[in-house]
Amino acid sequence: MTAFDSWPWQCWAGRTADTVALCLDQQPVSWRQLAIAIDRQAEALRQAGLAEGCGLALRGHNGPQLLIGYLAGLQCGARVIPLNPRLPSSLLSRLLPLLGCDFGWSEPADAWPAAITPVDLLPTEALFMSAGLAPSSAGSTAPASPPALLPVPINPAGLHRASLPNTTAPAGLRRASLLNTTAPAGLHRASLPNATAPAEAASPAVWNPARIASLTLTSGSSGLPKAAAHTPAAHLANAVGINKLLDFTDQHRWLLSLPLYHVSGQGIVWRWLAAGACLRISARPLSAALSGCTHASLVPTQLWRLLNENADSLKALQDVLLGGATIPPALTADAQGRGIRCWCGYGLTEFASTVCAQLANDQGGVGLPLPGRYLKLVAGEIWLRGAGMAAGYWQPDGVSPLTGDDGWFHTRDRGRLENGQLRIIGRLDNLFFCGSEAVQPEDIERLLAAHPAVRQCVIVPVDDDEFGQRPVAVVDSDAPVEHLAAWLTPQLAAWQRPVNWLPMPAGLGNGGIKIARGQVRDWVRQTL
Ligand code: 4YB
Repeated sequence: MTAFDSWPWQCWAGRTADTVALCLDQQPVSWRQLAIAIDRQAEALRQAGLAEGCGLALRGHNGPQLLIGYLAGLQCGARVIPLNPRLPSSLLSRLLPLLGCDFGWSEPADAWPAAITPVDLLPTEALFMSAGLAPSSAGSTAPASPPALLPVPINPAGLHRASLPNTTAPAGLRRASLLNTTAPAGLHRASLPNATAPAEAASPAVWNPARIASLTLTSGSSGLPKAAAHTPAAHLANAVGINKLLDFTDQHRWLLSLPLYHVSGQGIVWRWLAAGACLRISARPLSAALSGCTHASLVPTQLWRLLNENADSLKALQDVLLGGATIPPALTADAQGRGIRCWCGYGLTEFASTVCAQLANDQGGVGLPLPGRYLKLVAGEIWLRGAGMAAGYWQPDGVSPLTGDDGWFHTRDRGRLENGQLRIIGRLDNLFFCGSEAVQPEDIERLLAAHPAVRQCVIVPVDDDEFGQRPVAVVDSDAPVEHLAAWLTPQLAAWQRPVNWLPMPAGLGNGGIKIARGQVRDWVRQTL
């Protein structure tokens, strides 16, 4: 793998300055241009007070601004905390105080709690279009002649945010200065001027692959999400594992097809950085955004829709990395039949995304751990350790380890090793009992998802006087539920048979990375 002795974008700007790093809707951006843009953004953030060891929340949708904000935050030595813009504010207000957030950017603009200083990110045009930053025409895969944009003068002082509430130091800075006694090893809280001095720009941070660089929220089914703290070393270990397996190189282009606030989106960014490849970022619908891309990461429902609704858009696509949920073998067979290599991955936030992956086959397995990761099954539960593991969960008073003394992370996923490959059975947390029989909802979902008209399905338990709990099916499909019930029932044991079938209402289940199983269960309980 490429060893970096400086920020990866600076290394690529040194080695291959004029090759295309980013392929945006309007223009290609070379590594040189990107490194300059990140420098500018980092300088503006430093002017606003962001210093090494501070937390920077970035709450927005994928776009060049968010990506550059993420990279500039890293370059400031901050902990970058990408947040889902759809997180309800009631949850955010409980969560943010626990994450050590000092600064926040939100798009669309939204209020932050008083302890967090709002910051602006520079508009993309301002970042790329100033003296010496004409769009590059280098790189054969770049779109021809990007539209001309007017140069916008850059004024770093102006960035420093009109938004500072008053002339005193931002609240985040005051707070940061109080916290430095409890900072975990390797994290230097900003040591700051006194509480009333105006913000002073911190000095640039040096590349340190062992410093905590990002906090990523887990998608836990209940309670507050946890924040997995990753170092660049962990992100890069993940990237190298997948880049080798998929042979992803500087000749390829990966679409940023999943959100940066999820580990799968950050996984794409670090693979791009590790390979010095091209990253496509587009505001267009997925099918149009894919145009010209050789690689994409998709959740199974996204691939289902593309194959069934927009198959033409897949022409350049060579490799798709799938993950996040059960991957139906019929889906990958369909895609492989059209010449797209499908890779079935098993990944987790705690491991900076993919841990196991293999080329899809008809058995629905996810392969074996990538080099440097280790797996064992303990009473049917998957335990993991090795490369890519988070430094811990972020807590207000330090980073708490993911593992016990034995060093293994207990995933709460059930798995089985069959024919030399891991198969994911389902989450222990989803298991319920019908009479004395255990029902793993994912077993039923796997069978139902094999029906060609099923886009997505969720099985949830409902209370039952006689049996304790029984399964209910919620299905996103154009086929009538009666037809699906008649097709599925003979394939199931008596206790697995859904007692009710409901069409999935718009907006429920779809849209995110994961099925919001808890929401579906609540909706079913209200509906029945
Ligand atoms: C699975 C599962 C599977 C995870 N079968 N359950 O880069 C990638 O690896 C990628 C590419 C495309 C789409 C997603 C990804 C991911 O990163 C997914 C990572 C992820 O989902 N992390 S998570 O923390 O949000 O959820 C982890 C849980 O997801 C696991 O503990 C499993 O329960 C489940 N999961 N891959 C069945 N192939």
